[in-house]
Amino acid sequence: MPEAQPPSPLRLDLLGPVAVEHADLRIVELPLRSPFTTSFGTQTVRRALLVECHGDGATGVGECAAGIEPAYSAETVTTARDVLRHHLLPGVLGQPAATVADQLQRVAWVRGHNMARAALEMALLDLAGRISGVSLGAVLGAASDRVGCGVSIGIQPSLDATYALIDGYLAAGYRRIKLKCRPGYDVELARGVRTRFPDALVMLDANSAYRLEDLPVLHQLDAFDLMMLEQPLAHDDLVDHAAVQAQLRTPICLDESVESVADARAAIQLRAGRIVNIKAGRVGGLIPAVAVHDVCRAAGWPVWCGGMLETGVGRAANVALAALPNFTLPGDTSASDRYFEADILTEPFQLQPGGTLAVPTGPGLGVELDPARVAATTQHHERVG
Ligand code: SMG
Ligand code: MG
Repeated sequence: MPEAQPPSPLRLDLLGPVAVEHADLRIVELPLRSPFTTSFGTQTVRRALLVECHGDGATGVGECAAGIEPAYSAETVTTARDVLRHHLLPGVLGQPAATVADQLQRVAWVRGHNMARAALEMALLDLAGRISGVSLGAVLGAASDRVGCGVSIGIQPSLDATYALIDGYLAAGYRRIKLKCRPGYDVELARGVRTRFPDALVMLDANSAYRLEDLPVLHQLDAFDLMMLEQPLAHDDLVDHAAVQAQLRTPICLDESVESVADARAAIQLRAGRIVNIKAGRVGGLIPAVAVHDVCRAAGWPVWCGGMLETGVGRAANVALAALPNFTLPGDTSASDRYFEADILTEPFQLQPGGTLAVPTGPGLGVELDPARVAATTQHHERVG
């Protein structure tokens, strides 16, 4: 007999009806404190699309995870803006619904565009939460009031520069170090870090930079007691990941390859890894993210919350999600000052002793935009509806 599985923690029933009278699409741009280099490129700014939904005298805001270039994902800030403007927002504007789920059902016919859809969902959940006086954490089923944080370190000009950053982040309290890697910047990196930081929780993220032919390199990486190896192979692959996982001691963590609950189920069935990095944007929203969490939990796969260099808006949602019971590993939920000199919130996320962030408890996302910071960083703004 299979063991009885715990019920999903999701509590959408805590939210009342929601109506969106009009919306704003806004693009803000925040310079990163330092360039962020991955196997697919370098980013120097976070350009973020914000969706603001207004109704019942309140405003809900959502942040789209998409970046400037279609490199991590097919979606970009501009594709998401177009899909929101022409397809998603017209499906909900001026059409009150009994629940957020009903509201989202109206645009369920839109295929793909997960990050655009997730931004709308976040705005609706924030709006409904503010109107009902319920925090997003409570709605998603948060099981703790703080979450353990890791930090993601981009590819650096030298190994010494990487070691210096690790030193600083460990001293600040971060619990886990993730290092971006790519072919040629991998084995010496892992060896050097292991030698200098023998007790640290260290993992690598390749962002799909390897192929099956690179198996000998992955075997070499297997010797360094890495906590996990994230997305070594193609963004749309599960079969080759399964072949590699069968040969490695190090757990593979899937990121790009899991865009839906169906993908998570397939990954589990194929044994394409042992861990999933959950990003709500990648899987089409926080509600689907909880569903992925539930599927992984039932299979005994731990999960953790990924990051897309979010401003405080997306970070608030990430932190609420990361408080769910099967988020047992520290996530890429770093403090605002890891990314920006100044965030767009009245109160930025600050790392607490022990390397944690506090889960917001106020209604909705539980954070407030700083109007002056929003004005200073806005590059584009349009009213819809
Ligand atoms: O938000 O701290 C963050 C960044 C975490 O490494 C991170 N994200 O593949 O997991 C990943 C990358 C994707 C973002 S690349 C801009
Ligand atoms: Mg990743």
